[in-house]
Amino acid sequence: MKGSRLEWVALAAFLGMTAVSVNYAVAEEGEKAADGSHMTEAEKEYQGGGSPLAEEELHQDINPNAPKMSEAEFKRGQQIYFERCAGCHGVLRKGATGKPLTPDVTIPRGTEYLKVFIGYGSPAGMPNWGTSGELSEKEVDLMARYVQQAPPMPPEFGLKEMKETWKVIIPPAQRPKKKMNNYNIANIFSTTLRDSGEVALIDGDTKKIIHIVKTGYAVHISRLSASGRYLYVIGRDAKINLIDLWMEKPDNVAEIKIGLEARSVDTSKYKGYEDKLAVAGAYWPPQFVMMDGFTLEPKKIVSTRGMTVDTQEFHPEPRVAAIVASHKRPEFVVNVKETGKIMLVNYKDLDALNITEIGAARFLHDGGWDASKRYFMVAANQSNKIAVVDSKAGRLAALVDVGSIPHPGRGANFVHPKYGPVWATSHLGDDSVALIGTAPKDKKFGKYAWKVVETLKAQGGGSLFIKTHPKSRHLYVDTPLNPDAGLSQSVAVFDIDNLGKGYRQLPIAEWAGVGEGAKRVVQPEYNRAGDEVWFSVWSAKNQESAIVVVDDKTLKLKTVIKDPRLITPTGKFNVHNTQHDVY
Ligand code: DHE
Repeated sequence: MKGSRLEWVALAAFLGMTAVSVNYAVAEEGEKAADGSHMTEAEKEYQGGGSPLAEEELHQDINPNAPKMSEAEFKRGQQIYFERCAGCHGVLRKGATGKPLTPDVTIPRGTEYLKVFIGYGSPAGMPNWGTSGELSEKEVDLMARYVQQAPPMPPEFGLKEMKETWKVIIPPAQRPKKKMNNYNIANIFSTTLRDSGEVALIDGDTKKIIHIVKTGYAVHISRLSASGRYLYVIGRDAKINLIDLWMEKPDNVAEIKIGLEARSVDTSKYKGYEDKLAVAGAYWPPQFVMMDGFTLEPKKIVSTRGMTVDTQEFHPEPRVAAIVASHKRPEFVVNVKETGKIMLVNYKDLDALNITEIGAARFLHDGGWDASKRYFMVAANQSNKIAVVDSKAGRLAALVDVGSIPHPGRGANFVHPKYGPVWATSHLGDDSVALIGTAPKDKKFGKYAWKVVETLKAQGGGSLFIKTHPKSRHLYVDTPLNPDAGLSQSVAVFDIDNLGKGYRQLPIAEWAGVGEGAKRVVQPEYNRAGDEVWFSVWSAKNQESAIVVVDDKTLKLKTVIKDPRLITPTGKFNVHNTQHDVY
């Protein structure tokens, strides 16, 4: 495996907790790990991105025991904190993967001690902000004093604030009554243009950009309504855009902000409720909201503050990670990161809300359905576990130990030649791919359910996404966060019928033929037919990026999509596959 264990620990800090970061544009070429105990430039950029909270007016309490700071110094400290530190140490500085930094801890340590810690970092993953040149000596001193002040409190965001941002651009009655364009909607790819606050709707048949739609800041994911007509896009600034794919030129028909920072959105998929409701989860404030699916009118807000699953201590800011819509019940599956709880939110009656709270494991992050769409498999990333939720029975089916920091995206479902139906995850912290049996009721394969039946060795740690398709016999594993450019710029592909043979490496970034840049190859996504795989080649904002399309049968380059408007492409969401949870 390339990259030291400590680099991965540092990176883990990012993924477990640094989700508050926003602006971690891809680092330029020439990145180096300072030494074994510190992060590479890319990881630091990744971890140390800015949060939208940096721009907010926050309420400050004066702590008479803290060292003096002018108002201007405090403001600068707040900005640096939310840009660099909040992801690991928490908005309220109560600690997460990073240590707590509340005044009861920091004041007894004193300014000089804190300056050394901030300046030189620690082997446990604290970056060396001073010696790396990231912060000046003055800024290190300022931060050492800042963390001894009472943490400023970001504002809450309730119904009134949501309604103030809510806009119905085209009311449902004025929208098309039928599809007004000739696009094969089911094969459109909604492509995140991360640093331009837009999505590119790309025609999967012609590979041409249909439209670039303005969305929220540092847009994160796209999800489809049950009918496949409506596309929901969420930005890290918690802005949701509702796009109508039936319009002559698909565009925004409604928008809303549901908080100050967010990552997840989905829509009701249970029979009888198709397209009717949308749900979005916020990082700040820690809450989720259910909305009218056609207009985004906010209906019901639920706080996620509460006790942690294991030590049963109060957590003031447990963020909402992945949300999926159940196919078996009128429910949303809401994963709460820091408390490690999974909430099955029954949306039948929003006035008498019925929530089943399932204790799983801390640091729930991302996940997807098994092939039967009954079991939801979610990574508790810092706990090195996959939690399995039985969405039909409404309970936890298992907690499965896997490798270091599982990060499946949605994961990959396929039928293993020996073990039957399995779901797979790759890992950020090591080079393994865990295959977990998913057919508890099967006569032959039931005994493998919720067990790691095989562990594959992929090309390295730093993996974020793994993908296959029911029509394909290939399994793709990316490694965009591996410090070795040879690995971050390529992808590993396994032959499912011959897993023992090991993987083959595809030089995706080289095929893209773009110029200088980080060229991280990220997130394989199939087309509707399941015979092409699309990869983003992700470079910095001011550099050329591209999308590379590979023929899944031959594993040869099919085409490269290049366009000056394709700025920092990352996630790609094929309409059909996202609508039907095909992965
Ligand atoms: Fe993501 C999914 C959070 C960084 C690309 N990301 C998710 C989900 C969460 C999440 C909670 C699951 C949503 C769901 O299913 O409802 N992501 C976070 C973070 O907190 C984190 C670590 C840091 C941050 O500041 O946001 C983070 N994510 C990234 C990136 O840097 C990525 C690689 C590039 C980008 O666009 O920002 C990235 N995340 C993605 C993608 C998905 C995702 C492409 C959806 C995968 C899918 O196939 O559905």
